[in-house]
Amino acid sequence: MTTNDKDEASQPSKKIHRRTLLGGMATAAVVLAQTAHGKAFQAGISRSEWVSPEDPTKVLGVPPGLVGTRSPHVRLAKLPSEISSRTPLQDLFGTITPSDLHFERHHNGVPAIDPARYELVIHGMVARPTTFTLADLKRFPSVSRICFLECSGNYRGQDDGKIAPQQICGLTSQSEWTGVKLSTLFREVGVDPKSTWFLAEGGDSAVMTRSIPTSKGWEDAILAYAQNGEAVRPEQGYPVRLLLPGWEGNANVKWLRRLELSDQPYHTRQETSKYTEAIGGGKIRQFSFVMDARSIITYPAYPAKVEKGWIEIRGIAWSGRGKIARVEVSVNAGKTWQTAELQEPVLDKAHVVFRYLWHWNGQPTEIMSRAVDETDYTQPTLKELVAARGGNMGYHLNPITAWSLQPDGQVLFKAT
Ligand SMILES: Nc1nc2c(c(=O)[nH]1)N[C@H]1C(S)=C(S)[C@@H](COP(=O)(O)O)O[C@H]1N2
Ligand SMILES: [Mo]
Repeated sequence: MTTNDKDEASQPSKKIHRRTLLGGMATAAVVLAQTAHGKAFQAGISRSEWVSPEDPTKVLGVPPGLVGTRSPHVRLAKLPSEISSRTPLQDLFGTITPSDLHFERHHNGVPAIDPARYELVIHGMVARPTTFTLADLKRFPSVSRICFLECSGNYRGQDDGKIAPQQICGLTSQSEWTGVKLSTLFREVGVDPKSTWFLAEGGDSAVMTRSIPTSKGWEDAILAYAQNGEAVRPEQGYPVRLLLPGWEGNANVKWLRRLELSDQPYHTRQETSKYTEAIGGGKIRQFSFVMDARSIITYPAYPAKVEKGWIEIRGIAWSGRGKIARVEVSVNAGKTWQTAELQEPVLDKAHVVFRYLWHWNGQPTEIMSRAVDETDYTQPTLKELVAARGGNMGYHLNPITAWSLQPDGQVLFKAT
């Protein structure tokens, strides 16, 4: 088994680019030079040149900065290809993805949008077609929620085993999103009760469009203008993106500029030539919005090497259908399964951390996890997926991932 789809998941992996702190420092320095504190800062040690002294209690520390920095000892980077970049799941803790490590997928790059000129038009089957500015949107009652966002092309597997969680499923990330409920705006413009679909259009050069059932707009869609406590980042759709909790990334239109209410789908390029998948028997499923339950062990996982003895197996699990009911872990290649511990709070349509304490006797084995959600859906093996889809593998692949522990403790990817 190599890859699933040409568009998203099968880009050759490239070396992780290590972003240095230098680029950011140059911009910060310009601003800093204008303040007294800035002069002191400049005279002192630049954070890009941090060296750990032998005894930190004998050396004056660096003064407060305009923005925080990551320790130079912590190297975190997205794994880029031409069309996307992936979250380093194996290097993260907890459930919130630091905003600068949120995966990115753009069909035509990141547009530079001037918030002062930003407008969102809502028209079609509505009583009052309306144009909203960013300030208008922020005046409405706001809402925050934590949920994952996952690209439906989030899968990659290969036989040599040397791939990390980032490569296998780094096209999922989680944020706390803040914005206005779409239902609030639906009421504001007077959406016709006969409307069943709406078109969402992006203001990037791809002018990406998707048809979304109007019911999702009434249920829990959000027009998000903030992410993890700050304005949504340009890469995530600044100034406003459509957020459809639990639904495939592609439908979460970024740089949102237009919503058109209708009583039928539009059959756009993104839902005809792409983002459809075989479901067996020669049939293709066209609108498959919901992301199925999935889990992955992020430790121990490639490139980690472990020693025999106690190991806390850790990972994340999520489901677009609701809450994770339980995660089961096998330490004997799937022969028997035990229930892992879930870290509270277990949120709806959100990444959840699971843990399982295990004593490894040093013998080669395979460890794996499978997620079960509150609808009783159970994460399948790759073989089960291939059987169900007739070998025609497209989007929405969520197989159980196994890690094989070698005699020397090296952990390698293993397809199930
Ligand atoms: N306007 C616009 N919206 C878009 C895209 C795009 O290229 N243009 N890419 C889509 C795809 S395929 C995915 S998976 C998600 C990725 O969101 P992210 O880059 O914030 O992770 O945005 C979706 N929304
Ligand atoms: Mo995507």
